[in-house]
Amino acid sequence: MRRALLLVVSVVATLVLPLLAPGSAVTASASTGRPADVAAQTVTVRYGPYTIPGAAFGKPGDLPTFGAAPKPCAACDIVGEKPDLVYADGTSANMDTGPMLHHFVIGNNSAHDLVCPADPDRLWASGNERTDKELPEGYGVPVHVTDNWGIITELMNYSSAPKTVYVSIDYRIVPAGSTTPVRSIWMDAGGCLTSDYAIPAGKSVHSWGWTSTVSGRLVFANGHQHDGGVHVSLTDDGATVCDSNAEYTEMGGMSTIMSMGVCTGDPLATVHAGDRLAVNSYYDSPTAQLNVMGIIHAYIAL
Ligand SMILES: [Cu+2]
Repeated sequence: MRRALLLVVSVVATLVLPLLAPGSAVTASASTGRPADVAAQTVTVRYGPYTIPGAAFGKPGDLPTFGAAPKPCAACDIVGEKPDLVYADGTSANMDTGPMLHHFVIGNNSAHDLVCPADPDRLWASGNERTDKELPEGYGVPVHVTDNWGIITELMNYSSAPKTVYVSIDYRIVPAGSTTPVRSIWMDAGGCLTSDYAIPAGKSVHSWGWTSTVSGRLVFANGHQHDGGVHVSLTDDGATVCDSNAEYTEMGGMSTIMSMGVCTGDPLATVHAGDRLAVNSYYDSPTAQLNVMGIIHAYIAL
């Protein structure tokens, strides 16, 4: 079962969820060394625990959840973000032992998405590719004291035994106001109502466009697709801004996406209000699939 990303995000936006998942923990640890004049501190936030049911009747276990999401700070600028799915002892949980991070999305319920204003501002997201995001030096995602974050997850499990895991995110943070702020540009082949769309067997391309309401410097972009995906691109008035390739590996006896390409630049592209941005999602799937995704998640300095 693959629920529409956006619908679930909207649920987070409209429900008041005082519950923090038990065990959610914020841990500050070692410094990394950027930007040059301000050392970034790594803060690890664990979301969970989540117990995913075991696979049964030939189908993987599936656990969709949503809830409130602790932030790595009350107020700071986030310059990098690295997600993982881990066991209680901190070791990585992946399909070779059962669990798959089908996706998570963290949104700020206190702000509206630029592209789809009915949604919360979608700040962080990943599938099992677990993309490590590092913004170009001097840029950051601002976190405000009043921001209220929520998380949706969908976790799967190919093992017959239930598995208890956490979504663990390393945030690299610097003091509030020390970077040029960026905002999310979420370009989704599914559009604004859902992230899922259907593909036939064989090669296919699915595009969706948005006329930009903002002008600014686009500095980072990464892709998200499901297995069968080949690449997903972002274009601005027809010119390619980022083309994110899906790289595969064998895990748990399956060929599965292990990474999606990342594009960074200062800037990658200069976007003007009125430009036609488009996301173009290319698949070559052995079978028809009802629910795939093609997303470019980018950040822009306005
Ligand atoms: Cu997905």
